[in-house]
Amino acid sequence: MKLGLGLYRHQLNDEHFRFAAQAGCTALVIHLVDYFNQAKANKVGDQPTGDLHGWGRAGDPDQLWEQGYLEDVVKRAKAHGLEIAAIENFDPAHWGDVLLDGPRKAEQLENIKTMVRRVGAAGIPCIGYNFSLAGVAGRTRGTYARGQAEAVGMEGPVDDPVPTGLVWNMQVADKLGPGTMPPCTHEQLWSRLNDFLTAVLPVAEQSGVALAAHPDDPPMPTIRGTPRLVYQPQLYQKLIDLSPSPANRLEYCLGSLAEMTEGDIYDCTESYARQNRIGYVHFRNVRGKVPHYKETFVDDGEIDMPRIVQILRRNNFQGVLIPDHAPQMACGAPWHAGMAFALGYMRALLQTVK
Ligand SMILES: [Mn+2]
Repeated sequence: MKLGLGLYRHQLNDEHFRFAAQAGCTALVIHLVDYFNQAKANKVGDQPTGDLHGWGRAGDPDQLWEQGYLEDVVKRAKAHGLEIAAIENFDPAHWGDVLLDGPRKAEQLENIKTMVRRVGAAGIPCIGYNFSLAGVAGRTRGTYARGQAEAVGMEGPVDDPVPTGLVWNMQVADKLGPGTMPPCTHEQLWSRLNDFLTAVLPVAEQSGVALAAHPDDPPMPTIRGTPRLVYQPQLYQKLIDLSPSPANRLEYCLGSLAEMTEGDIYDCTESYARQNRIGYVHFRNVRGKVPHYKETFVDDGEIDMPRIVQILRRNNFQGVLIPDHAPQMACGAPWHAGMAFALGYMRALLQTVK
């Protein structure tokens, strides 16, 4: 197993690469979507939360991930002894109509395939994705974690409708509203996911790139009136069963899975690790279940993290663990301190758990 760190787009520089290397990381998971672009309610410096208007403005639909850019990031990280283990998330500007079954869907699927080929050619073995209409929405922020550390949680369901122009919690049009996102059933959403996987998995497999699905965050059956896909642990099995391709994998988020109202996190980890379907792991801890949960320091939640490492090791998991989110610590560099604390704990587990 390898220790990794997730970096946002604005952090893809030597300073952050050195920070990761200093904490003992050998891998990075990088975000190319800029969640903070023109965002009013979304501060750079921590994970994005936003308000009912979402995070920031999505990217340019016609500006795909460039081969040269990908290769440059790989090379710059390598200079610090870091491999790029995955890119996390597609830009809603690139696949909004794949999610919505909209008019540019066919064109966007072709663009996604082009980007997957480029990612493979750059030697990056995985893309994490979150097939979601509302995206990561409906969460709150407060001094929830130990020692009044600022963290993210949920304080009840959020069902305010999604205005048109907002997809995957980012703005894809110049203006939001006045209409709302067209209705969609759970069955329709599964069928859209199936279309996506059917189109892209063969290219991914050929390119040496796995597609790793994040469960819903937060894992509610609906958020903002839109259906969710993987909001109970057994729904991951439904996703796996859509395709036997070895490129059909999971972005295994312990936090989101533990927030679900059903299932047992240890049985679930055993099952998906045994099937060798875990792409990489969001190693995050939590207290409570939806719709009332709080993110915690990695050592302070309800998940027995050493036991998880034991299960992964027993099943010969060779991939990367990253902290995902961490509470903000009280100092001049709250994000860095939170991540350094999580990484130190994780490194100790990797060195000691047999
Ligand atoms: Mn996660």
